[in-house]
Amino acid sequence: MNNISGSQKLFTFLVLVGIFLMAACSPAAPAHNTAEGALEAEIHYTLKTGAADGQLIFIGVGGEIDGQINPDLTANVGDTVAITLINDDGRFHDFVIDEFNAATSVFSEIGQEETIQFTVDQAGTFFYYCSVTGHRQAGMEGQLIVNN
Ligand SMILES: [Cu+2]
Repeated sequence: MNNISGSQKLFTFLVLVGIFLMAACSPAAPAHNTAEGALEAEIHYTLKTGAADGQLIFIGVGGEIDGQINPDLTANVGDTVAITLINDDGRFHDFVIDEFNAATSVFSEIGQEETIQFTVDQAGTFFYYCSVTGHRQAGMEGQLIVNN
């Protein structure tokens, strides 16, 4: 009897721990947002660097842009946008949008990544690009479209 009762208590405890962990991991939980400020962004795009047909490119990772070359990124005025850049080709690259003073550092290690976050405070179409000499001309350019 004691063993059964003990097992039941343990089971109940584990269920409660599970519920707690699920609640803690929920995006709606304030504690989570406070702990990981980088995830507060309303919009999060991930791009990796690459090359194709003699061009240098950004490639969308995940979501609607998955696999797209130099994908159109969209946002609404007032949104906080996070961009994660993953180096996937071992060349030096960065990600820059001049109008929003948004820029990663320049890095070259395969698998290395950096996330930046910025708020889009004006509507329009803005270029993102790689600022390493020659790379924008070689193809590393796309558009961020900010709607009202
Ligand atoms: Cu580049």
